[in-house]
Amino acid sequence: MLAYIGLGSNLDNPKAKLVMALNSLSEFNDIEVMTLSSFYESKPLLDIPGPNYINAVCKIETKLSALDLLEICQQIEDNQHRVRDVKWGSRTIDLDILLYGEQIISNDRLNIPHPEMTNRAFVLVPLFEIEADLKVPLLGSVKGCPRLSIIQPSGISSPRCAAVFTLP
Ligand code: A4P
Ligand code: MG
Repeated sequence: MLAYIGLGSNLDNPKAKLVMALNSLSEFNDIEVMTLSSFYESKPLLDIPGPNYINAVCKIETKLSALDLLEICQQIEDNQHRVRDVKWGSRTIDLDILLYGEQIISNDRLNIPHPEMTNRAFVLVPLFEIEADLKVPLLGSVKGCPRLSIIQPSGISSPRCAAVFTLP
């Protein structure tokens, strides 16, 4: 199954936290990291006080079920000493499963597609970078999202994984 994972961090050297989480993901036999977006910097959502975030999206191939993949993501978060306190508060690392194939999953542990993904520049821009023609079940095409067109053409044309682009 192809899946997309959004990674975000705004504490304690966020770039290193993302790299660490990506390395952890690729260490699992049942997960192959296929593509990684550039890193993007943006302010916290809703202007919640805190340092800027670094975000990225990766595309993986996996035999794991969506729930097993969630457990691995949460294990990686826990290993990186993530403390869950304030909803939407600062975090050392957050791994969200954005898409799991074309499946629609809605239960008390998982919502896929991630319901907010098409409203968030820090998800849309890296997704668009690695999969410009992606269609999101229920939510339409990434390319067609109004939130994405607001951001373009402010410059995401030459993605390099080492680069950090700033988003509005
Ligand atoms: N859960 C349900 N669906 C999913 C899914 N598709 N992927 C459940 C992962 N988890 C999913 O998550 C709470 C519960 O969501 C989990 O137990 C899981 O069963 P959490 O990560 O522990 O808690 P949270 O941080 O309160 O929620 P969430 O949804 O990760 O927060 P958000 O909405 O992602 O917001 N600003 C910028 N610029 N960049 C960011 O990355 N991130 C957030 C976090 C806020 N502001 C940000 C950013
Ligand atoms: Mg999360």
